Amino acid sequence: ANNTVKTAASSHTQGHDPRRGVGTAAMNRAILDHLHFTMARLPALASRNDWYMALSHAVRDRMLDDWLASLHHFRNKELKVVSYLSAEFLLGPHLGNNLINTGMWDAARDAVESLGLRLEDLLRQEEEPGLGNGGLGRLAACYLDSLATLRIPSIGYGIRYEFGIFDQLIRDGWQVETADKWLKFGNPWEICRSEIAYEVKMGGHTEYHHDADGRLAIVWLPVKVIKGVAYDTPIAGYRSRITGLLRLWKSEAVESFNFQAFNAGEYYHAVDEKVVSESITKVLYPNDEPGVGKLLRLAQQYFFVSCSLQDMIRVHLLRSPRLEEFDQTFAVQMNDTHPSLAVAELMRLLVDEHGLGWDAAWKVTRSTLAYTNHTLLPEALEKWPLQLFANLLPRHLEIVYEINRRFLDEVSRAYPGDQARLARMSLIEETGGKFVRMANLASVGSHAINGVAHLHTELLKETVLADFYQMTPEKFCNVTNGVTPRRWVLLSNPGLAWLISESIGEEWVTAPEKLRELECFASDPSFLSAWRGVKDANKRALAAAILERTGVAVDPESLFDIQVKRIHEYKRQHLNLLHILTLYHRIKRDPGAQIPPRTFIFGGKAAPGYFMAKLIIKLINSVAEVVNADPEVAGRLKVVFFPDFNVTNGQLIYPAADLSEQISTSGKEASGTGNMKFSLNGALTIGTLDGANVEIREEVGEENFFLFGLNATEVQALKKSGYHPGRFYEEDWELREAIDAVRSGLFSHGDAGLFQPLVDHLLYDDEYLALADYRSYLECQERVSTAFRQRELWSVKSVLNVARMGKFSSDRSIREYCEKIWKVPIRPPFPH
Ligand code: KOT
Repeated sequence: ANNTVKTAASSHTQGHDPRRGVGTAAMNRAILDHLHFTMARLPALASRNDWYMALSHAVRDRMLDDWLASLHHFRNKELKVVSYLSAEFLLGPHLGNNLINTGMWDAARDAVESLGLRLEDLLRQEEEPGLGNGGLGRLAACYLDSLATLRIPSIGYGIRYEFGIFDQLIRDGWQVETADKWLKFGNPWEICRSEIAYEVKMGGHTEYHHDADGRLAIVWLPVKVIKGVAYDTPIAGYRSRITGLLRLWKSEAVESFNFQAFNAGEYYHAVDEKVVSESITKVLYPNDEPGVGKLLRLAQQYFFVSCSLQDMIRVHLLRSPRLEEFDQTFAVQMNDTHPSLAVAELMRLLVDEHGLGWDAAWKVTRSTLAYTNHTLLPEALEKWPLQLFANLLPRHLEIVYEINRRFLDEVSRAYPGDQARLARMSLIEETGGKFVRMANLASVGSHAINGVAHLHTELLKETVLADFYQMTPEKFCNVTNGVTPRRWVLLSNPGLAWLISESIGEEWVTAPEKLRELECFASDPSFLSAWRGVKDANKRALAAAILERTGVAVDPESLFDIQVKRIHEYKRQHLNLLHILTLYHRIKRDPGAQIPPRTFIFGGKAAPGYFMAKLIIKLINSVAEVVNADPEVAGRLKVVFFPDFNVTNGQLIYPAADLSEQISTSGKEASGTGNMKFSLNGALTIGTLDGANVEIREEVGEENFFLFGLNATEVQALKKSGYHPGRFYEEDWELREAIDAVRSGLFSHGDAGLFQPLVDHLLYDDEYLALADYRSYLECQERVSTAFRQRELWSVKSVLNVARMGKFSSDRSIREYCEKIWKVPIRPPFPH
């Protein structure tokens, strides 16, 4: 057993291929060694988790040579390092992805089988790191994959939440949240770097002193100091021999601070202190939009931004003593405004701690930082009550004021006498309570500001950031989101990946424009039938999971119509429901109606405090209960709520879809990325002209996309002219029938009051225009039904979707960030 240790060590010194030892026999040996030395278990007594841990450690060992070589880049003065600052990284399980990206899948599978186990069982054992809410966090994870694949030196910086996004249970149709104990059985992928740790100050006040030379020195005297410790996770690029770094910070008590000299009484006080310090990184806030005034949330943001910037400065100083050149070492991307304290913190570190003058510090701060906006929803724009900000970050408030003073001077020089503009652009909101506006801080402190889809960027320039666009249009650009084809096709949909590679070769994995070569197979009947075979197998796998988790049997031959994403009114899961209710009524009224059988599948979490979203989940489950039990629609309609939608479940769900529901009110969804995952896996989309749907439709062709609804301009116009949802209700009897059924108590065992808040909301407010788009949506769904009856034609459209989705690889997005924003050279692909 000793051999493995020796072999692993010698492989490096002997200058062999550092990933040798990945054959089946070597893997078998390595797994047994880790079972023995790491897990301290005999094979006969090992649990599935023991085997999972042993395999994962064996895989991790084999990633270390590339990793250590990659980390070396941070010392190389010639290479700029991309630093992606994000409060969320929704990674999903590591094991399968690492096996795919490193090319060790077959060896691992065979080794595991030689031990009498099955790889799929071990893969299922992993608790996914759900360190994000949804799209924004998952995007960060896709970008890490692409950065490593494209061999760009990079670090993702974030928070090591002890509890990630809650697990969702469904009880009596309602969402129930339970704690996500993802670290319960240990995390084999992270390495704790106790020696990489920084102190972070909080609270207190500032004092001004003159030092011996008469220079003004600013001292921040905090009431609290917390330590941040680095936990590193390797991110394997796809066959790139580069392994990227995800560095997450865990908060701890500073031993020296309160543990120095304690007697029995103070011991407990010191432990309290430890509890408070450790609470900073305890739990992810489960909201897709900020809750106002949560001190702990601000503390989380500051904590991870400060640790990350201190770490970057340390790395920079290893290269050069000149902090004026910090922007040549790092390009720092802020994932929305959650890390936007970086603007003030970098200024503080440079000016207060490293003695740079204000102007020099400001120049380097701005040229280092860039800001990505992910939402236009006004309620999601972060702002912090001034008093709360002052209490936690007294020095930063002074810095924000100074940035603001200088900035507003510039504004008034550019727009003399325009007081209203000055008030809008100020970093401080003063109308009705005072707030620090984080989007304004991020915009002023960045050299680049981008939206995440063409339409979103245009609307940003016209609405929430219009003043900033008018003053500095050169800062604005668009980078349309993308998703990684490694996790979202190769790993999730091996059947499809294999069929594609058989037909056009494997290059599409890193060069997805090659998928276009599939177009000529769209007229080959045997290819189309193989294509359908893959989809059918994926649908059968999903049907089995649905039966296991919900007890509902669904027909894999039916049209799988799927909407999975966070539950939010702007995403309009309730519009989908209105369609279901209408079909239900139509079939009951006319049992001979020609409607191809459909299975409607929903999934998604609601923010625990978002009442209406939770009521929508309850309504989906209530409709499901009635429809699924009604013999008159048996074999024709099924409705399912798939509990606990997360990355793991997504990998099962996206590949099984026939129809992808992307039905947000136009102008509200910044981009969407689920839309891309579905289409890349051969689903057709029914959608509005919103977010990246617009570009998906452009790429796949309008004849291969089911478009409905008002566009963003029409939405604005209708709202402006006065929108009366009640009129749509009165004028459309089928809509009335659907809403009345909900109102009647039909889905709530006669309790007519249960869904009243939802019905009232629709009839008297309907902020997201579900009723206005209802008829158009229904007509479009009829086109879907007609198309699905012609299976051959449907398959052609499905192939063409995949063939034309190359644009939406996150590799393309990352290349655009490199060119337009980071000024990082794109390196040629790794020679295979
Ligand atoms: C959450 C809180 C504040 C600001 C923004 C958000 C946010 C936005 N969270 N997720 N998003 C989504 O980000 C995705 C990636 O860009 C987009 O595809 C999606 O449309 C956003 O809703």
